[in-house]
Amino acid sequence: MKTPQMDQAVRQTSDDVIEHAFDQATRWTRDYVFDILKDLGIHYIFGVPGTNEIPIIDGTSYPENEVRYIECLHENIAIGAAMGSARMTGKPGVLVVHVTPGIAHSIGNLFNAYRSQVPLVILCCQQQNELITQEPLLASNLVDLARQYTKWAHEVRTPEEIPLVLQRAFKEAMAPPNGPVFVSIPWDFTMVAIEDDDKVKGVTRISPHFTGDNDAIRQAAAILSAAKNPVIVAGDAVGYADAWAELQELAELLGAPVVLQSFSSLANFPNNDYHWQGELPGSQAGVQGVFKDHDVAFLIGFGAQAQLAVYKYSDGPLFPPELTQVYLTNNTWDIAKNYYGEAAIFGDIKATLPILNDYIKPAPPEGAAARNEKMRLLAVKRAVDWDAYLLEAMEQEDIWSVVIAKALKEEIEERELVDDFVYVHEAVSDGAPFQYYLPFSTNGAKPVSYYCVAGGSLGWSMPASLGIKLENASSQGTGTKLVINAVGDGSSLFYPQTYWTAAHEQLPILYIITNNQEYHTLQLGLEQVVGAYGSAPGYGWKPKTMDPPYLRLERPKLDFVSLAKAFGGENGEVVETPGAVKGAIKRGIDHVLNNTTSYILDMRIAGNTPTAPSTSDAITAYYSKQPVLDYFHQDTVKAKLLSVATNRHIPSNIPSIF
Ligand SMILES: Cc1ncc(C[n+]2csc(CCOP(=O)(O)OP(=O)(O)O)c2C)c(N)n1
Ligand SMILES: [Mg+2]
Repeated sequence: MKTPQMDQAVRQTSDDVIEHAFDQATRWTRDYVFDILKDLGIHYIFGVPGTNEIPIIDGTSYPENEVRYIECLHENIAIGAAMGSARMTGKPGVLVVHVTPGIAHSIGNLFNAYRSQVPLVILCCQQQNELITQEPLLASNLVDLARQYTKWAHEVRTPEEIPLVLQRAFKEAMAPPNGPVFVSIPWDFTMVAIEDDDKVKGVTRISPHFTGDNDAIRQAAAILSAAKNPVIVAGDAVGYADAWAELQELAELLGAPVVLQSFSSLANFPNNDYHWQGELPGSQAGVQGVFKDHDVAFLIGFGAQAQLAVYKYSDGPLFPPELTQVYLTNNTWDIAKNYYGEAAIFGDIKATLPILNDYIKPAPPEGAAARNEKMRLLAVKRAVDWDAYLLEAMEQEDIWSVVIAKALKEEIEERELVDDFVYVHEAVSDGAPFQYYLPFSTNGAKPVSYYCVAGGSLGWSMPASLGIKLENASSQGTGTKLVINAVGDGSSLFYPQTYWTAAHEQLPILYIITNNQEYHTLQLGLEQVVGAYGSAPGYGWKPKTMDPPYLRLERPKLDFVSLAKAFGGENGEVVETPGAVKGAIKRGIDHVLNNTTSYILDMRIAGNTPTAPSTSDAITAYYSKQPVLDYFHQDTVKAKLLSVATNRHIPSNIPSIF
């Protein structure tokens, strides 16, 4: 290939000369990227610049490309932000990252994206092709680095290959199941002049709306109709398919409680439906307790089937062998991933569920009406218990997260923002109150109203809040007028540089730091590890201390409002008592609705760090007193937990440890 650049024998340096030197070319290979973004209606590229990326980023300086470069101060922020944008649009989030450290820095959120099936196209500008073998600065085998967390990872071999590779990359990121794709492009390949009419024709869209095989649906329907006591586990593919109504119909037909996968990425079932029981517990005994009395489980869109840290084969499988398993989802890997499935439907959830429901309607399982009535009453009892718990919380010196959750609920509802808010969750030891009180309900919310990830690599939420707020609306029909990010103090410290991009892009986001001055999840984890292994044969380890200083974040104490200020997050306040929460949240929401800047609430949760949880009494009161979400399985879960507890005092409501 002979390019106009090659004809330039003498390099000239003055700006004026540079301006005219390349007059003969108006398109370069990098413009294939912009052809594709135009075709798909994608308006952002996220990244941290390096020299190699400038030719691509330069394309965002052309207004006609309608793409804005969102500058982030760490690659894991860029990828997290691209994930937030992708969650809203349903289209791939696009990144340009810099050689080895660029992709290496983004591995945490790339892993989260892979586990949560978020469509992404990550472009990484490799060193010059002719030099790579000689091991230049920053270069290494980028494809190997990214491969295990992507659907496809490839390094372009010649500039001519770029349109082919890009078409395939975007096609594949959007094909069911969605996921990240990685493309390394030696940067010299991005600057090759091409003809004006040399464009990417388009990106192939493979429709995700395919129904499952009719025989498989009939077989599943027969098993569900004959069930004595069925349970439904709803995973992320339900939320992505926007299939609340279809699954609600099935739950009612079966009289089945609906438990969500633990670490759900979306609100996979509406929390105002009495079948809703919150997320699966994060312990082996807890999961076993949920399934204990059920004969049939309908496992739908359920990818994250083992979200645990502590597990012993001797304590038995997560799903009891007696349980008949029926699967439906849009990818074969998640069907019967770990255990035998009696029936397996490979199909799109939204397209297939109505057919399944129609088969069950003439022959619903025995006792469905009675179970529905029981769940309706249990939901009322749960509401009474949570409200009583909230009253108790209001009398504490410290802030319990339930107070924050209730205040947010009231504000969202009073301001009629149920169809116009997104809650971004990383308050990792405080999930239940937010999942219960916030209106992830059929009154206007959608599965995408809740954002989390299934991977558990901390630092996902603040970055995602950027990409979510950059979009005005979601593909499921909701808006992003109010974006709230609740994040643990420890988690917020992974990427505080996020505030800079929020300020730079004028994104008004309400950040709530659940500041307990510690890694509370890990204190609970220590208790669980000792409880599980302390006296188990083969495990002799006992910790030197149950109160290790390395799980605390109090020396020195952190000043989160000042930290945000340093990065351009001008506004915020410290909140120290339960009585002050409501007013602070009102001010925060007023601020983000009427300004272009963020608001940071440093919520002093359990400000007096509780003593380490070596005994049940020392576990933060708000767990031991906090009602569970799953009232349907409360007793079986408790019984199972007590049967394995060494001190008979493990509370049933502690969050997943990770
Ligand atoms: C990248 C990464 N590093 C470390 C961890 C381990 N980890 C899991 S939870 C947690 C503590 C989170 O603390 P904080 O955000 O303060 O929430 P809290 O548990 O106190 O509510 C840590 C460090 C992780 N999951 N991901
Ligand atoms: Mg903390």
